[in-house]
Amino acid sequence: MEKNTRLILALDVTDREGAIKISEKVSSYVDAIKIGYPLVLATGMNIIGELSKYAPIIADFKVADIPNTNRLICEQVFKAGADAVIVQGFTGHDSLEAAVRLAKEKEKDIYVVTEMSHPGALDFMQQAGEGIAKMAAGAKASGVVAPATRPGRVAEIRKIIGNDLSIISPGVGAQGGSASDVIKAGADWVIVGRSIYQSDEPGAAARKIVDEIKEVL
Ligand code: OMP
Repeated sequence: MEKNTRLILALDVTDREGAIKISEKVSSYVDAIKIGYPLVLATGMNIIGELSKYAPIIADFKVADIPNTNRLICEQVFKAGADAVIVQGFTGHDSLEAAVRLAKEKEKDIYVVTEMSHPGALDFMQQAGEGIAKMAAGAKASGVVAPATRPGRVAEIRKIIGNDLSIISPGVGAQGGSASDVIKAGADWVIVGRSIYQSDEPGAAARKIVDEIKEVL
């Protein structure tokens, strides 16, 4: 993924026309479009290829299975035209390595969830976050997903992974996080959904976030 605007749109809408319309409007402001279960379950896997006209596609399926199943899932997602897949890290090194190996063969990217952005992530996930970050670096994943709702944790995770891996960071806007704060803490990209796709003017909403990021670079 090329680092231009540092903004990734999370396109969690459930209708095909709406998804296409929003993608057209924001395509010049985003480095990638992240789609996941809501849109794919509603419209089918072909939506990946359709939207890849507008930006590289990150498929957020938070893959969390045994190594062989992880490999089979990622294979299908790359075949559908995605450039990257988000996988969970808590399943451990062998599951992650299976996904990374396949991605490297196909010249694609794997992003590993460390600790999630919602309050419930403190119940179980946060304790594992640093270990998962270390494992992601060891497995040579392309990057990690870390919470914009906790910029301090993003800074900690940056220290663990160094500069070889990217950090993509959701939780800006609707979940309370700030784009400029998390970029300052060490994130490479922010992931933003509702603040853009629920706006009356998604293009203008995206541009505003891009401008906010530019100010702190
Ligand atoms: P908004 O809260 O609407 O901006 O959307 C955030 C997007 O990022 C959604 O697609 C979430 O599923 C996703 N996400 C998180 O919000 N928190 C995480 O910890 C991880 C993800 C993710 O993996 O993308």
